[in-house]
Amino acid sequence: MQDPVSIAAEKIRKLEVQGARNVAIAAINATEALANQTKAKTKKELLKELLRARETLFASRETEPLMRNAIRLIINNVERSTERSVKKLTETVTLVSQQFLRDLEASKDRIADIGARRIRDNSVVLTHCHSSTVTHLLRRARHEGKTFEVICTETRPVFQGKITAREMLDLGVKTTFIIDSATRFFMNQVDLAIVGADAITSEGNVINKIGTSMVAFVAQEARTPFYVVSELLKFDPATMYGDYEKIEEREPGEIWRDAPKDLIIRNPAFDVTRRDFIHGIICEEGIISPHSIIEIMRRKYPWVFT
Ligand code: RUB
Repeated sequence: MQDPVSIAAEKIRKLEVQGARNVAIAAINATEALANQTKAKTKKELLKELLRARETLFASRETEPLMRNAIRLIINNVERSTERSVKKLTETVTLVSQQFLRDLEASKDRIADIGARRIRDNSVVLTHCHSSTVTHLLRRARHEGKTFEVICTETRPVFQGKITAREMLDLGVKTTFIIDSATRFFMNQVDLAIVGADAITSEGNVINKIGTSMVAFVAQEARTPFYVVSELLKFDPATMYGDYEKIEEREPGEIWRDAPKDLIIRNPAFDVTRRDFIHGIICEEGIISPHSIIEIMRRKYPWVFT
């Protein structure tokens, strides 16, 4: 029988679980489940299992600092605990995991509270890919009685835009589905472009689904405000110490299954949107300038730097 961590990692790798937030939630739940069914007899053995789980989960998708921050926090709490009993240490895993998930949920609601105010009545909103944080915000605006239209890009190669389009239709929102390369064609009709994030770097650049930087570029040309909605914990502390955020490169078969032999296919899953293109990051602390990310992280989540 496969352990919960391998099962979760496989689902994440295959995109059965998609989006940074859902990836982090699946990884946290799997780590908690692993700890609860451990046969470890000592703290050392438990930590060994947790570190192996961390390696498996981190390798499932490379560009997911929210998952990494969460798993690091859980393991750090076990490492630092003065408890020796494995039972007590697994309780620590549960406590930290559950608190993290509650905080994540609260951040999502706070982001929706703030971001929904930016959705004007009778406006047109363009989004790219599927971000559960973006759709939560739009759902909030809708429940507040606002009337708006959404344009969704299909998001090649695996069409996460279809998930967004279905969610919007279920909400009763007038929804238009376009191919990614039609973004410029429609941008002049758009009042607000809004996307999610997988990672935020120390310089305030944002990494999100491939094509996001083109949406930002086109939005700037059309003078359309471009916002990123993101929990602050998508910040990657490693970027502060010189590391580049790794951009996951996926199977060529996602793009062309029976491609001619010798054809080179490249399939990066994400790209980097420079901070100068971003009007603001809508996060749980408010709408912030990408430039202020380090200062806010130091104040709100100092533990990510340890
Ligand atoms: C999803 C994607 C989303 C972010 C944010 O890419 O780029 O915009 O992950 O999502 P993929 P959320 O489908 O490859 O995971 O707001 O749900 O965290």
